[in-house]
Amino acid sequence: MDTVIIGLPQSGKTTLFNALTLGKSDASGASGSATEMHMGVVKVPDPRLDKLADIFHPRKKVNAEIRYIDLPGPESMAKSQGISGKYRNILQSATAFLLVVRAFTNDAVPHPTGEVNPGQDLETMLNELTFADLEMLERASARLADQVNKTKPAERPAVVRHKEAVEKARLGLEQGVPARLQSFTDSERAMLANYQLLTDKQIIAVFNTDEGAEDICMDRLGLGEDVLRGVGEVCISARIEAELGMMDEEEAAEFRADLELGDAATDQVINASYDTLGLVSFLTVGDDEVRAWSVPGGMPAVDAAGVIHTDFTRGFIRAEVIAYEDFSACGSIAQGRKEGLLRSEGKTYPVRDGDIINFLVNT
Ligand SMILES: Nc1nc2c(ncn2[C@@H]2O[C@H](COP(=O)(O)OP(=O)(O)O)[C@@H](O)[C@H]2O)c(=O)[nH]1
Ligand SMILES: [Mg+2]
Repeated sequence: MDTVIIGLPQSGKTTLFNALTLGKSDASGASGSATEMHMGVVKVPDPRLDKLADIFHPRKKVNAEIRYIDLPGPESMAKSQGISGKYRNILQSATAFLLVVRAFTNDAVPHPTGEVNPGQDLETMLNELTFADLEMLERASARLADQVNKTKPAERPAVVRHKEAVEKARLGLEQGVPARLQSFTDSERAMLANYQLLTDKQIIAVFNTDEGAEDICMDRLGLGEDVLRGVGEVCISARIEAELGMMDEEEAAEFRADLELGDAATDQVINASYDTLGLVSFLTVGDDEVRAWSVPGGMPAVDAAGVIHTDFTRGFIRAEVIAYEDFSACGSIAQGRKEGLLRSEGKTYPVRDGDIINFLVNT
């Protein structure tokens, strides 16, 4: 799952990236250069996985992972610069955005508009996403209008329907409703999926505050309720968190207690990501590996199987499922089977958090 860090210049994106990934990731290219894209993988902590590893003694324990991407300099969107083509693909392929909003005071770091104003910056960034989508949909609409006249009559209705879906999304955006909050039919969704609209991504606002500052309450920033619906919220000091990220765990924990800081940035951001995206983790066990997989809650078992291997979707027979709690209580899969706690589920079974699943597949 890719999460791209976006925000105005100097809002603390790279600092946040470091806080999230330093010492905890295979951060590649995180050299601090302003011209490089940084990528880092963060393991999602999961005590259940640790317990399962103690029981199964697998060769490998694999946590669910979130990949964070930090784009260089102004490319990560700056007011009036728009979203540059080069990085658009990366933004489009993201599952979610961490939208960093400057709330810290620091005279040495000039603010692009001259004034620290979290509400305004958040609105600017959300508008940038809307503008980018509008531009894309306007071009698509014009292209489709042209295509309607050129296609054979038999194929025309499909093009017309496609154009109508594009127009519907465009009108919604013009009325200020991001794509993720608009209601579309399944077929409209399928047609719009091609455009990978940026306002269709999940968003977590990360307010980068001064150390010890009061939490910013996003809904008190004076922005429209509609605009903020479904937007996750985290308040941290990226700089302090980045510094703590460089210490060893014990030392960091001491400082954290002294400074009366809350959970580590990584944990807060991961939790907010799971909440905002409605993610759950299911688990697979075996001698070779125990592993956690993060998927949207309620994902049909057949699709969850496809997350493990695309061939599993086609070859899906059934899923043997036991809830982690049930497994813990009865001690083994075999015992769970005896007690009827291990269930056999079909393709449409909605996957729940903590399900230990064995997929039976034809390959
Ligand atoms: N005081 C303070 N300064 C910060 C904080 N976060 C970032 N900065 C500083 O702001 C500047 C820009 O940060 P950077 O992460 O490079 O921003 P980016 O352009 O969004 O990637 C750097 O000089 C940081 O040290 C913070 O929480 N508090
Ligand atoms: Mg940066």
